[in-house]
Amino acid sequence: MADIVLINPRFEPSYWGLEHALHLLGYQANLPVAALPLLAALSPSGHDFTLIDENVEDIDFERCARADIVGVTGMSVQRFRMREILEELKRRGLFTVVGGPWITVHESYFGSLADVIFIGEAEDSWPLFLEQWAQKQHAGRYEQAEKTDMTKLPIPRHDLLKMDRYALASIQFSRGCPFACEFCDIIVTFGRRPRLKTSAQVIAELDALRQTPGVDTVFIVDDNLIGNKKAIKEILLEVIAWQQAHDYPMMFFTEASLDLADDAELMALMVEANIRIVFVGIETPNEKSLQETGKTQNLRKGRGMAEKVHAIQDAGMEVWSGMILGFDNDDHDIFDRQIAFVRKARIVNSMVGMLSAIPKTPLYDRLIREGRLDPDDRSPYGTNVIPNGMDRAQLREGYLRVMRELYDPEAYFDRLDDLYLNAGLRQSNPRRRHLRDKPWRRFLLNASLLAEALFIFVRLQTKVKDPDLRRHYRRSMGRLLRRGLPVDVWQVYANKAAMHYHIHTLIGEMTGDKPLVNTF
Ligand code: B12
Ligand code: SF4
Repeated sequence: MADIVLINPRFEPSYWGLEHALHLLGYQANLPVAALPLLAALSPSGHDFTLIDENVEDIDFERCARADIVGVTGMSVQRFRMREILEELKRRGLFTVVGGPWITVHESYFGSLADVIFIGEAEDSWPLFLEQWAQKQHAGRYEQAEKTDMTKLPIPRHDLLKMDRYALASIQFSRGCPFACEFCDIIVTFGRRPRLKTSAQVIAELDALRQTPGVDTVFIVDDNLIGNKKAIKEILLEVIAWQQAHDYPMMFFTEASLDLADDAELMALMVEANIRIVFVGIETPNEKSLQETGKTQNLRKGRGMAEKVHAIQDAGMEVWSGMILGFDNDDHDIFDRQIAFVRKARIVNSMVGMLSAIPKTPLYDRLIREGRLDPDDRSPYGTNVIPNGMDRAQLREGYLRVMRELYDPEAYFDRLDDLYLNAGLRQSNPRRRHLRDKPWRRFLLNASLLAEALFIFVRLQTKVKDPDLRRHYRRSMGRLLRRGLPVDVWQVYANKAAMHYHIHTLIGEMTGDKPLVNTF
């Protein structure tokens, strides 16, 4: 039986990484990657596993040196650190295996630094490899012939991770997305037919997370939670029953497509299940660019995208958006149009990026054919796409301007107030309703929300050096207190201020010749 170490390398700072806010929130990382605890659970018993997440602990290379197999996972933004780690492992003569989103789309990237590579899902190929490795007959490349049967997945081994160091935990209900956006590698890897776990699996995982100290916020890491609307509704009904049976111990974040706004029943179920935030790939208000990229589900049908976002907010969920600049049909006016759209849609947190071409996607192939792909792995322009409607420097400057204007403190807190104070978004109504006749539980909940809000607020006031920013954070809390809103909203506002500090700092770092932080 093998002694196995699996490593998740340190992330480079990114929008979602929260790197600059973690010390304000009291955590070391946003959430653990889902692959490591899952791979440990998938292995036949008898193997010995150590999971190392470099985002919350140092890599003990002496420990790695004693292992039979050292596995490394990683996505695009981790590729440089993945290489450094593999070089160190190889320097020590270790046997290395690599899997995950980056190697899946760029198989040759690490060359001989990886003894074995895993392409795509590994639920079948990983146990097969372990068996063949034990017989000294393993191959150098594994790729499953069939997509994973989600109904067979075990409960991930979160017990092997230092869960108290993360802001969030993770759970996956489904994989795959029915749409076909040109730039998307998710459907290349996971396919367009949504595959779901059973309700019983989901509930068993929730039970396990509930037993994990400190876990109360969970990211549902599905590619698109609503890829199969009928099936997800059935699971959500079970999740609601579970929340009610345990007095709503969890709140959720997730990712879904904009057609969610067309299904009132689905939105109501998500809210009832305590899904607070949904990240939606809106990409652009430019309909020609949506056509170009095949994002037809976002095209105007009866009402526009801002109205659809409002419908989701009105149902009781906050919308975060992914926006992309630099489609072929984008002109110089795209920057102002993006800013105006985010403002109108009352989106507080918007991840803006420049169009990037991930290998193996239709976009990547098209750009090669058109001679518009920059082979530089660390382009000073932050993307490997050579745009059509403007030059690269203009795209770079426009991107920075959009980021600066969206995250200017006035603009950011205006959007926040617009959503919570003016439009009156209240995400916690189902939980409040449920706890109405449970005064003690309600007291405990309010006390913990208050403690969290105060903790973050005090940290913001003592650790943020810029007095102007501190003033903005105070004023925003002040406006809220004057309205006499419930403590749930205080907790939201404190977290929003910390998020603002992260993005504001990230933008501040992208000056002069410093590299741009993009999605790629
Ligand atoms: C949920 C999610 C997030 C969450 C959680 C991220 C996290 N830290 O875990 C959030 C929203 C925070 C996020 C953020 C980002 N994400 Co993200 N994310 C996803 C998503 C939708 C699901 C990931 C997931 O948990 N899947 C479930 C697990 C079980 O699947 P898996 O990791 O692929 O593992 C399987 C196999 O790959 C394999 N495997 C994986 N590792 C290994 C290792 C070994 C040794 C072996 C044998 C097998 C193996 O086995 C597993 C079981 O089959 C994916 C899309 C996707 N489906 O991959 C994008 C994705 C991974 N994200 C991506 C990106 C770019 C980012 C950001 C950089 C965006 C940004 N600019 O901020 C940030 C990074 C932030 C950070 N520091 O965490 C890209 C990566 C592109 C690429 N091909 O490398 C993806 C593919 C989406 C996309 N195309 O945009 N993300
Ligand atoms: S909706 Fe999202 S996950 Fe689905 S194909 Fe488009 S970008 Fe990919």
